[in-house]
Amino acid sequence: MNRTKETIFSKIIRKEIPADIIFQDELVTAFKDINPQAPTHILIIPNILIPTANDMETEHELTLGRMLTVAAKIAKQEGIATDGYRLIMNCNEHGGQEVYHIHIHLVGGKPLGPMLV
Ligand code: IU
Repeated sequence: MNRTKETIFSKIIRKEIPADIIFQDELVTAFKDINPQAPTHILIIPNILIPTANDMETEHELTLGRMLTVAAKIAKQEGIATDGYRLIMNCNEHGGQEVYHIHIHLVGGKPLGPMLV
């Protein structure tokens, strides 16, 4: 599989296809997952293409840090911060990654139970 190619997420960032974007700045975009697995399920992605967690480099640290602080901000906005939530990044086949543009899943709004392995 060619993992250096743009995915549908690049089109969402450029607003070429519709998505429920809830935050965007110069580094990251956050939008509601199209197939939510919990009452709150939001994806936070970098505006540049980083295909997998294996491709994260030192030069991306500002962007990667922004993804996390934006996730925390959105969790508060969504009213799930106090009860708690989970941040997940899947990598490659064994990690269950389907879209090869890294994304943090912000999931919450109900008790999530123990971490799956
Ligand atoms: P994964 O970690 O790569 O498995 O997650 C991909 C997620 O992207 C998954 O939860 C999809 O529902 C979600 N998604 C989306 O929100 N909008 C899309 O157009 C596509 C996938 I394609």
